[in-house]
Amino acid sequence: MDFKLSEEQLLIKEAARDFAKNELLPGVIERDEKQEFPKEQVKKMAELGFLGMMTSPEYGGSGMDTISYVMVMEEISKIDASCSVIVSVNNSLVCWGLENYGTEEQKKKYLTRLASGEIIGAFCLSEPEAGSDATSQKTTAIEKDGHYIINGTKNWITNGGTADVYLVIAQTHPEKKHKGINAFILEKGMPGFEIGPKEQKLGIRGSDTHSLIFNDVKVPKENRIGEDGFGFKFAMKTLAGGRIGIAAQALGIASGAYELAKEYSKVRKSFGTEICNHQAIAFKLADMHTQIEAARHLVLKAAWDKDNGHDYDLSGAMAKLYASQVAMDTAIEAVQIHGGNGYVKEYHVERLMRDAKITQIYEGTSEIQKVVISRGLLAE
Ligand code: COS
Repeated sequence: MDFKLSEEQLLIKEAARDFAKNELLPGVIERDEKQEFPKEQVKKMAELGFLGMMTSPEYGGSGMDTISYVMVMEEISKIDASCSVIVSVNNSLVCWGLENYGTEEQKKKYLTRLASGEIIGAFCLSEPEAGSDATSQKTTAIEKDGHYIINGTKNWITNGGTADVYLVIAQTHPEKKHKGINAFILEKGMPGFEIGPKEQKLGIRGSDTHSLIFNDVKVPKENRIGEDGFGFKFAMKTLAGGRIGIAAQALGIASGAYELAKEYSKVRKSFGTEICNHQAIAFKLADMHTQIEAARHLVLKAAWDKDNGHDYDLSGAMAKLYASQVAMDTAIEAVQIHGGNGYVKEYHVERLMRDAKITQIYEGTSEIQKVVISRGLLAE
């Protein structure tokens, strides 16, 4: 067993840490307050190669491994989880899905621009009545004269307003249930494709989340991903990797909150001494650090599984389930350690607490992760 990171992995981690500190920290409170999309910051992340990290350089990506990706996700999430969700969706759901299942033409036309960060993408599975119950897709894609006609609504779509390319899951043959579902590549501006209003959110407020409405959107047949009926498998396979990214995001939120709490406890005084000298606070730090380390090992193990061609459905789900709980618990304790200051914006921990919550919900709720884990265990 070798826990040592390569020189390249350490360098990329350091680059992400410097970037987050220098480019994301200034303005993060204001972006959260105004629900402002981090346009300039996304441009810089594209220049650093963070938007197509695992995509082959042949298609405009950085050709890095999943370990490097999760470390970048952790470092960015320590400071700005709104930025890291953009990185996560573009990398794990959009670029990975296209690189692994797209045709050569689809890769040339879309992937190269997405992986270089020239444009960003969105992944559209959730619907008003199909969140956890993802096989119940109501959006339809009916084949007609060499095209598909798409009708329906998608909900809570990350990058919903800012993306140029959308991977949309829709039902073509309802009688075949999930085996009749397809995935399609849609472009912003296609006639009948409407972007709904921006959601007003509790956390990750810098990322733009929208509903999408499709009214007879005509999509060329060559924009279908994979064989007819491959759409649900496509969504499941893509989400399995996406969950590793969100686990890394949760890990970053937890470690960001922990680092802030530790530093604060070394300067804040009560009863004549720094509060870290009180066991009530020191023990909280000990618990936080231990849980974060455990979460980090689960995240790295899932990333390692993916890099080494092992199955990662279970390890990714376990990493997400545990890391998201640690993110929530750690952020709440970080606010507690900050006392009254924890409840005001300038100390950052209240934002991290709000941002943490979504990691237990998107890309499969904690309850869904338990479904995936328990089914996997019982099938062994
Ligand atoms: N990789 C490949 N195929 C998978 C898979 C995976 N990780 N997980 C499930 N599948 C396949 C199954 O093998 C089955 O196909 P076959 O009938 O050909 O064997 C098919 O998908 C349906 O699976 P299942 O019968 O288990 O469907 P269920 O409706 O019972 O549950 C869960 C599937 C709950 C796991 C799925 O709906 C899910 O992950 N839901 C959450 C979706 C989600 O994350 N939403 C968030 C929105 S994206 S931000």
